[in-house]
Amino acid sequence: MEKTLSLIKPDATSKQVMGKIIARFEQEGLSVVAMKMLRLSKERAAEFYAIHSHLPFFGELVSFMSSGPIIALVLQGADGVKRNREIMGATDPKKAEEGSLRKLYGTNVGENAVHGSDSLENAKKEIAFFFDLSEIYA
Ligand code: IDP
Ligand code: MG
Repeated sequence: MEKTLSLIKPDATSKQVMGKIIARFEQEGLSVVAMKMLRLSKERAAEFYAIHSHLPFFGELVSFMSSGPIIALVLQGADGVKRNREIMGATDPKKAEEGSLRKLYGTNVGENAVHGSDSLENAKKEIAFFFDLSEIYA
């Protein structure tokens, strides 16, 4: 069993598809073991995406991620990190696999509905960024 961090991004919360996204995780065998709705400040969004700070779209990414509420989730399941990335699909919704969350609910390459940790190591760091141990029910 692995835990991973998922974020439902501001485009998806404003499209009113958060329930569909959470239902999909559950259908796919990923359990929600922690969840909160919050709005990131620009500073917190920049800290979360610090590894991308050298990239040309960083400013746009920080503005977008702080533009409205998000939902942070800890998902748990067999091979959870990889499984979540498969369910999400490719970064660009236009190139994402049919039926993937980004294909179904993403807007464009920047506003792409969901975030998911890309490794077990990053999952641990990203979960700690949003949650105290006492908030995780696993
Ligand atoms: P990932 O979310 O699939 O892991 P990354 O390459 O790690 O993709 O990029 C992080 C986030 O930065 C993406 O999910 C997306 O919101 C944003 N992003 C990536 N590429 C672009 C781009 O070319 N233009 C604008 N935003 C982008
Ligand atoms: Mg990434």
